[in-house]
Amino acid sequence: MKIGITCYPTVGGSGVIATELGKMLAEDGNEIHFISSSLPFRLDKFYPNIFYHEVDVGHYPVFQYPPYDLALATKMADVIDEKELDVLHVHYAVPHAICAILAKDIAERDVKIVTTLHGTDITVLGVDNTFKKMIKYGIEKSDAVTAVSKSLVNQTKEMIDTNKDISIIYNFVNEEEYMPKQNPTLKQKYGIAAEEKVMIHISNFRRVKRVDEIVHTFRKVKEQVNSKLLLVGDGPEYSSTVQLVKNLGLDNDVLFLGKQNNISDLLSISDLMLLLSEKESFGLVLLEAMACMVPCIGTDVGGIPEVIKHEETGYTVELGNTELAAKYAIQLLEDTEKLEEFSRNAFNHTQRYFKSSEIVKQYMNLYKHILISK
Ligand code: GMT
Repeated sequence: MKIGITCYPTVGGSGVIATELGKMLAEDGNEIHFISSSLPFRLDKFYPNIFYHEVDVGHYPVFQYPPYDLALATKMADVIDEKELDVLHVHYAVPHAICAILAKDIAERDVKIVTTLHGTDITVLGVDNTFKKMIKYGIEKSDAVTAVSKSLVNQTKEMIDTNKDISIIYNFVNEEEYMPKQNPTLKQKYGIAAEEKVMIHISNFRRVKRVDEIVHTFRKVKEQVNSKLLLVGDGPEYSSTVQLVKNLGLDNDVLFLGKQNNISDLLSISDLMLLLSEKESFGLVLLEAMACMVPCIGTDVGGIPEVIKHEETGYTVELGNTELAAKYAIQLLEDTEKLEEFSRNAFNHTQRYFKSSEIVKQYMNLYKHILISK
């Protein structure tokens, strides 16, 4: 099959999923064409059947704003015709599904459009009436629509009031990268003593991630458990988090690592992952952690309870309940046997429900289905 893929190529779960999916489809013999503004950051190896088509916006003084969406649609139409695409799989309804629909109209060849919803389009843009109609149009004009969790399907249906069939296809991780690893010297390199427990949070530090509550939870855990907190990532709330850590006198116990590529190495020295977001359609970092045998504590928000199995692979708590999050963390970190059991459960859970080969098969079946159904 010849498949076009459009995603936001920068760091973010949706870009990771789109790129890993493209890589796995290419390994199965399909021809993959990425169409985006820059090379997806996980496309780090040479694949003879993966091609990259860069969207060039150009700079015309007549436009007050660079017309990226139109440039993307034009590029998509060119690639559909020149490379004879069968399927164009776009990640995010706005703007990518809209661009794909326009491209389909412009192109001479018929192509099927698959749109995957990742959350922010529905949970953030959907709240804004300006985009609601646009999202509905993108979803209803797509040949197939998928969402990364049941919760996101329900939210989407509630928001745009549609009968469109939306399939749940869960996220996955590249198991060759995210797996249990031994890294005996890494803890020491970060100045963490062997007996200290390590908690980790990874995000883009947007307000919805509630990084301040991660710090407050850690402060309570620290009172009882000899531990460190790794904060990985960067974003709008970074400076205020640094300030909060200073104010709480935790400078020596919270390590700000910024954006990192070696996530699985950092997970290999972590005992527990925290994700206390107020909105999260899936929470890919949870799956990355669990695949590396790291149990998780998350809020019972959005798709998080579909990823964390409460009291088996970790715990879920009500949004804002840092008291309970800390209590669960202490229970787990102080009980070696329980921590080991949860670590094993976490790993087995990813193997059972989120295996990459199974998820890729689900996408492939969907492509085949829409190609023969019309
Ligand atoms: O969480 C973000 O801010 C980034 C965003 C993205 O584009 O990667 O994440 C969304 O898609 C991920 C991949 O499907 C999900 O794991 C995240 O839960 C989802 N974020 C939100 O729903 C806030």
